[in-house]
Amino acid sequence: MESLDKTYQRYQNQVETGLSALLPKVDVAPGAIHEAMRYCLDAGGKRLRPVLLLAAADLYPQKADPLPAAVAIECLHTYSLVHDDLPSMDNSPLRRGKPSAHVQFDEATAILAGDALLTEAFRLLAFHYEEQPACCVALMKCLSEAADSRHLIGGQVVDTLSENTTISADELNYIHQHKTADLITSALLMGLHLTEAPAEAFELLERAGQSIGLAFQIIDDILDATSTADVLGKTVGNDARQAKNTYVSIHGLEASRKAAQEATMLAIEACHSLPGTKADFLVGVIRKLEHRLN
Ligand code: GRG
Repeated sequence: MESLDKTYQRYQNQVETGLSALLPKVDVAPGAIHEAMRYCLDAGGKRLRPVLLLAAADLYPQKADPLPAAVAIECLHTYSLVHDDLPSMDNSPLRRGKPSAHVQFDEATAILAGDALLTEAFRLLAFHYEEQPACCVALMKCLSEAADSRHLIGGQVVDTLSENTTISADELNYIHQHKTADLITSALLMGLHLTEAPAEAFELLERAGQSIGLAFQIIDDILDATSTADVLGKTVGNDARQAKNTYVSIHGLEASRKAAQEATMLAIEACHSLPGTKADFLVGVIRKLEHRLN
């Protein structure tokens, strides 16, 4: 049987191929924006969301090719990172170990590249699934809802407004749920929307996604608190780490580690309730995320 790492790599390779094939090439005019979009996407990253989408789409017989949807969610995720790094937000000079888009190009280009990636996500869904209108609408609803002002952007707004203030544990959960967990959940659900999955599978993966997202964000906060930022290629050169509320700043390191373990367990439990051994890969990824270093 294929190892977990091999399967992850196989999905990642599919994502890289899809990104390269489905995004406008740099020789498409205007080249400057396509170069910037590709720079942001080519900068690496775990490709977690598209890999989860492809894995969820492999759980049941497929109704349509999941690759364009996987590329779409990576475009949307990358847009959020590009805009988050801007001087008016986190002012991060590095992303994925390389200069952030506004450093590599300029601020206007970074804003436009983010806008273009967001638009591209929905263009991909509209044009690749038009012959399966029910799938197309379901994918659009799922992704747009996760990214809207009540979810991803809502989480970012509350996070931004709470800088330099002390917030409650509930407010922090709101931020984590909407900034991180909702998009991870939508990756799993978008995958299922491309299959013949029964309603119970949606309920289980919705639960799994929320727990994976919470665990993922708590671990991100632990990594930020316990590592030198430049080793991880993360935010350096600003005061964001001091000014931000994190799971560790509110609950402390030990309680954060315990909470990450608990959320990981809940995610695994939800996946184990899927029939047969269908969710073995997802369970493996969840376990691996708990021990990730970046
Ligand atoms: C600016 C619209 C807008 C939204 C910003 C996603 C987000 C909201 C901000 C990014 C900063 C951050 C720490 C978000 C929490 C989610 C998260 C941990 C993102 C990083 O995801 P990874 O680790 O990144 O999967 P890679 O580089 O591996 O893709």
